[in-house]
Amino acid sequence: MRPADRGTPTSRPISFVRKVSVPRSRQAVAQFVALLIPGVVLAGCGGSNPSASTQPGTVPRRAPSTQVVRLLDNGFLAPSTVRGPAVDLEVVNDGTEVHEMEISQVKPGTTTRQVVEALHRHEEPPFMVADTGGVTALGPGERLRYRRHLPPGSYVLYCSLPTADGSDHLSKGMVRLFTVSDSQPGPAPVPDLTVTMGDRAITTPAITAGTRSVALVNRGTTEHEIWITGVPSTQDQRRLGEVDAWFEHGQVGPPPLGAHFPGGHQSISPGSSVTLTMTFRHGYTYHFVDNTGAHPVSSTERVV
Ligand SMILES: [Cu+2]
Repeated sequence: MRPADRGTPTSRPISFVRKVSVPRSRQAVAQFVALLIPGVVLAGCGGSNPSASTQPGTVPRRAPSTQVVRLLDNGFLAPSTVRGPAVDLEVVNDGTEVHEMEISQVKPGTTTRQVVEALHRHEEPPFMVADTGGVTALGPGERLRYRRHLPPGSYVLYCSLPTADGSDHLSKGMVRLFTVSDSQPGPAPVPDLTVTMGDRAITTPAITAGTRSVALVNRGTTEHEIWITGVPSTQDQRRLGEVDAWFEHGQVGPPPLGAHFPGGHQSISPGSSVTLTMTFRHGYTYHFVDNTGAHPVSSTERVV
């Protein structure tokens, strides 16, 4: 998606990721130790797994339970606390629009108002600890599962895609804080497919229709991301730029070309990977695009 016109970097959602040099001292994580919450308190919908509750002071040793995050057009329904640092997330778009779910680690005590104001000012907020990346465009009715390593601490979820009236999804309430408490890491997920990102190219494997676990591996020297757009193969794929323009103007009307958005991931560090479980449709052509460099880099796969 927001890839399309090659060589013409498009405007993007407001993001700490791109507006802020993300470094941050990971040492700040130590400050959060005092805040660790041994039990798990779930709020909102989903993820209400009774087995997730533990006695104070105990350390769960089984694989992490899956936490469900629901994207609505005016907010997130998500647990207020999850066990980490390996966090299994199932992200479901229950809204009528395409959304994304960025995740940033923030200092304890940060408020959603501070987050929104800082994003709108396009300035480096003093409360930022680290950008940990999140899910790129996920279409209505789509769901995506993945595991992320999130050090214990306070985090914020947000979506800042533009709206037709010149505002953004942040202003509609798509910002939510949550806490990661400590635990034991679970086994690493085993991918079905591997997408390799370099600094100047993306390599994609042959893909067949169905739900697949896809490892996004960064073999480059800088941070990379993947936006994924599926377009019916019967459409002229050179018109993908129309989808990009549709996003820029706030998603007015149905997506051009009958495009759908199975999800992707932001901010994957050099040498690391994220495995996403997503669904590819029969008869669609998928565009994998990385917008992190001076020019978009892409790879296309036709799914049969
Ligand atoms: Cu949104």
